[in-house]
Amino acid sequence: MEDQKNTGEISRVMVTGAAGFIGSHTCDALLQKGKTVTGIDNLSTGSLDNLADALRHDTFSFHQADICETSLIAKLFNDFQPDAVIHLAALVSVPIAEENPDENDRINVLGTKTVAQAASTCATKRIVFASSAAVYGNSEHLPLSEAEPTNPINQYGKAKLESESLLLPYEKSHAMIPTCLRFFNVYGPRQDPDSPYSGVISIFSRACIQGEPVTVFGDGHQTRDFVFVKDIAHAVVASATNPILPGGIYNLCSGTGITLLELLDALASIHHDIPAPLFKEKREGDLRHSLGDPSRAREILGFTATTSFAEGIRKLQTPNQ
Ligand code: UD2
Repeated sequence: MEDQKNTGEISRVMVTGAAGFIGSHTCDALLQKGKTVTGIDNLSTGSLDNLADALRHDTFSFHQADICETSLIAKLFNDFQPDAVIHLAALVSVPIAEENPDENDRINVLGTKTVAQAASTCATKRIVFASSAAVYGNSEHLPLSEAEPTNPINQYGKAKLESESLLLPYEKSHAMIPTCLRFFNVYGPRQDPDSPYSGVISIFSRACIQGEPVTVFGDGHQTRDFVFVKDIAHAVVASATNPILPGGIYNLCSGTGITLLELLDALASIHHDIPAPLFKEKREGDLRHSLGDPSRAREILGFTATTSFAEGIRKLQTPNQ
């Protein structure tokens, strides 16, 4: 029975956080592969607009539900009987998690536990979890490989690490393969620039479209490892649906560090005459440099960040893709 659980085709996939930025692209990618998908989202930050394409498919269903509602989640799993679950629902803001540590624990740790337990009572073979580069903290050994010791410096990173630790034993205890994907700085269409959770690229891009100046916190020489959301979605889908891929921990990153000033140059090559940026004090707790090593994900998952930075920035100028 336990052996049977880890073989065979994965055709039914549940996605938590389905109406969010990464979740909605993940649903689209699953549907393009012919999977039957059910999405769950409490719509606190996600939007049904993001699921406009998905909702046109007969093989897609959506439930407005909160991952912390244990009995409802158990019922949804029981009704749908997913072969795989992709757990993306989370409190995604580092500063909000810092200000609300109890909420962070409830959503980002207990929510993971609820989803994993519900999955383990079904014949679910694989669970994919959205972890974060935040688990590494302020390491100076760049680029960061998965072998780098974890040392989260904020509540958000601590909760992501705790979720990884509670998921990894499921492979032995329930024959359900857990894959923890440590996302670096994900960007792309549908990342809401109005949200305080939003990434610098969507904020800067929108300001340039509107002809407004951007605000750079610090000197602009800080670097980030930006990775395009559709590349991320493909890796998430492969991790959930390829029955022979081993689980474990993987960085999802490009392996290239880009400074904010380089980001501004890329935007200036598309939007002419953008106003000069405003410079403000660096943000409290800001990392100076963040850079991941994608080798493990490339070798084992076949992941490549195929969208170049210039191409990704260009694609962002066309909304709602
Ligand atoms: C990213 C993730 C976060 C967590 C963290 C782990 C995003 C949105 N956030 O935080 O969830 O995984 O990595 O390390 O991907 N900045 C400006 N002006 C602005 C907005 C931002 O200068 O208007 C700067 C900001 O101070 C920082 C850089 O841009 O130096 C990137 O900021 P971010 O909020 O996009 O992402 P980050 O790396 O802080």
